[in-house]
Amino acid sequence: MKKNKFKDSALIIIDVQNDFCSGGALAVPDGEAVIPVINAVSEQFAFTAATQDWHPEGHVSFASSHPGQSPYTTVNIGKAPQMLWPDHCVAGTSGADFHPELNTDSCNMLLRKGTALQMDSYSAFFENDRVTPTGLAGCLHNLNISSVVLCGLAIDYCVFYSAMDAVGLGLSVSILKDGVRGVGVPQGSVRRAVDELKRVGVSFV
Ligand code: VGL
Ligand code: ZN
Repeated sequence: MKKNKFKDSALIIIDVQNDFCSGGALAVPDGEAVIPVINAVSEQFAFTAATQDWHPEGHVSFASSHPGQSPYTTVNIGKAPQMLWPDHCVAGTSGADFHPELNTDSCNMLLRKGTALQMDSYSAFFENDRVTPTGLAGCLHNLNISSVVLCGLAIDYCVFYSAMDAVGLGLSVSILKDGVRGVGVPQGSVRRAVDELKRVGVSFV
């Protein structure tokens, strides 16, 4: 194996934020375990982007915005199902900050998503309407980068949708298997996400 096997690829670090780590509002079990794995590889890439889930107060994905609804249940918004979450990653709060142990010094790009009040954005590439771009695809295209490695939180939500969109964009897509963790709600969500990603050609490295 060549020493610098990632030198033509971009690393996309998804949502390694306080609210998704232990003690956070939407803590992913063992979420902070991804940090040393990511820090160990992030300088080997041609380009590194890190995303932040970055919601306004009263965001449509918060159960608290839907009277009578509880977190971790699903409602229909128009025709689209929306999973409701505890309030998390509110713009400008410490929960929305990158985890302090994540090395972001080597990141070329920091990208905030989920900023629209009425629309969620799991993917780093498109908002949940599947058409509104975040700008990341254009950026990679400009840089002539056609291979991405994804890592971060959570494999069953934001990493999953980012990887599916990356495949749809024609990129070559890998996921750092020790660099992801899952929410695990509803039960089996991690298994289903991994199976689907493998089915569409994502490799786990
Ligand atoms: C995420 C749920 C809600 C994620 C973001 O980063 O996977 N999950 N918002
Ligand atoms: Zn969110």
